[in-house]
Amino acid sequence: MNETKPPEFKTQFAEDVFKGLTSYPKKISSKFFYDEKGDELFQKIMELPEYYLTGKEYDILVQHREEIGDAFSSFNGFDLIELGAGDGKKTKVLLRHFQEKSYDYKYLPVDISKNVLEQLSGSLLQEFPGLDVEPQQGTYANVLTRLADYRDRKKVILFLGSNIGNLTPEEAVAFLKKISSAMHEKDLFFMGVDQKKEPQVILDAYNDSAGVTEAFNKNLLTRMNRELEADFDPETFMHWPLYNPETGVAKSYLVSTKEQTVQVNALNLEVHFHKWETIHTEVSQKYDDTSIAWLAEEAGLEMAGSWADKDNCYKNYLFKRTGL
Ligand code: AVI
Repeated sequence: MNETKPPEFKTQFAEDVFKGLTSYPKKISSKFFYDEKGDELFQKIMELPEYYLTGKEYDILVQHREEIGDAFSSFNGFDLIELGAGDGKKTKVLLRHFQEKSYDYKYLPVDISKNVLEQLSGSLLQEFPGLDVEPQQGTYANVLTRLADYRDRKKVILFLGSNIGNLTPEEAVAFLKKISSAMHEKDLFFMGVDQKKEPQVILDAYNDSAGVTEAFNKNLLTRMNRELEADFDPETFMHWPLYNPETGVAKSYLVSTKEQTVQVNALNLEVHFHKWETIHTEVSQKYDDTSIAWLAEEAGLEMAGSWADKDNCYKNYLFKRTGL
């Protein structure tokens, strides 16, 4: 009998690419954008005039740091846990304020990348001598399980940058449920969320005139070429973002501009593309107060505060766990 064995994959990337390119419609998760080149391109995106998210959140933190600090602080101190700390530029606004106020706190940046954590810790120790930092390397899920045992004093969990938007609403509920189950009485969860707004402003944020977002999206193709011995020609794919103002979903695609066949040698895979066939690569969900309230309720969280810029373009929400 001719039995087909399921293929064995060396990495999560290999497995997801295989599944995504053999399904219809084709898709690859945006979590694979972030290799070294992708991290670099994302840093550039955050500086772009069209990509308002970073600047808006930064301004909110600067303007409302006093009130946010009051909400975070506690008589016996607190542990500040940041999921996906990155370069910490925005968090440093809060840390600076907490230092000025002589708050008693420990900062626990969480990231999957050891490299990111080392760079961040280095810059923190230079800028904030004496800061109590305890980097936590691992996936959010693993670290959250570990940190659920931190119950001696208040925990404040930070999730900035509208990273929640890169999950579908169903995935977001599942993720927030994990957060709420790691929280005890008095613990807080502080999250930055990009808001529904004029559709063109959102589209421009994902289609900048300098083409950095296009390069960021197409980096998936070069990553497959490098890591999976594929032969994608990025010139034959278009970057195509969409925004649906009804659902608040922004999506990005790579669109094949011609009929072609691509080899992914490491996966022993031949992938055929019709002219104008798509690979869905990213979801950047936008929310409003109503949809955030729904998300929170589903996840067992209760809103405890929110801060926005003057145009309600971006918001930072504070939650506690429901029913505690
Ligand atoms: C990281 N994340 C919140 C960004 C976003 O806005 O969805 C990633 C990004 N994709 C294209 N530009 C920026």
